[in-house]
Amino acid sequence: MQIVLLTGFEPFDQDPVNPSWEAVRQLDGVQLGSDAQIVARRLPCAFATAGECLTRLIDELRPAMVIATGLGPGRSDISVERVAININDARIPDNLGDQPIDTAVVADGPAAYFTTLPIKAMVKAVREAGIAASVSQTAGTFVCNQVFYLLQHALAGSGVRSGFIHVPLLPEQVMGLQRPSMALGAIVTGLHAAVLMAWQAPEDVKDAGGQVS
Ligand code: PCA
Repeated sequence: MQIVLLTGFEPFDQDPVNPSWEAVRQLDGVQLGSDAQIVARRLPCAFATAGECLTRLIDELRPAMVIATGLGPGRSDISVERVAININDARIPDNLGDQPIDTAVVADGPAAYFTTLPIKAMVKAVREAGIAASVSQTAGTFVCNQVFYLLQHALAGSGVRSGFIHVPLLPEQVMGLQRPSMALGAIVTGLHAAVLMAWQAPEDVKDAGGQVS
C-alpha cells in the first residue's frame, strides 16, 4: 500500500481553527483506489519549523505523493497552486513570532518551482464534484509558500509528485464580515476529489486555467 501524504496547518493569526487541518484530518486513512491510502498530518505555522517537520514526515513515511494544504483567507474556492516562489515576505508574525521580510526560502535556490501535480485535471475533478475550484497563480509569501517551495525543492527530480492547495475560511470564521467562505463538508469533498484525481491522472489535461491580471 502506497502513502499519499496530505498535510494541513495549525491555526494562526488569532483564528481558533485552521480549516486546512480540520478538512485533511477527516481524510486520514481514506483509500485511493486499491493501491494507496491517505495519511494526514498537521504542520506548525512557523517559518523555522514547518519545512523541517514536513521533510521529517517525508523521510519517515516515504510517501508516493505529497499534497500540502493551507488556509488562504480571502480565497473563495479550492485553489490549486501552480507555483512556489523563493521569497519569504511575512505581513504578520508566524506562531513563533518570526516575521521574515524579503528573505530567500533557500539561499541560491531557483526563483521558483512549478507544482508537479496535474492541476487542471484536479480543478476539473473538484468542479465535477460540485465544488468551486480554480488554478491559483500565487501561494502568497507566508509560511504556505515557504512549505510549498521546500516541498518542491526536497522532491525535485525524485519522481514523487507534489504540490499545494489553499482552502477558504469556514462560514463561522466570517460571521458578520464581507468575506468568502466554504463549508467544511464542501472543503473535504473538494480535497478528496482533487487528491483522487492527482493520484489517478497519468498526466494533466489541457484546460484554460490562466488569469488576465
Ligand atoms: N495559511 C498560511 C500559513 C498557514 C496557513 O494555513 C499561508 O497561506 O501562508
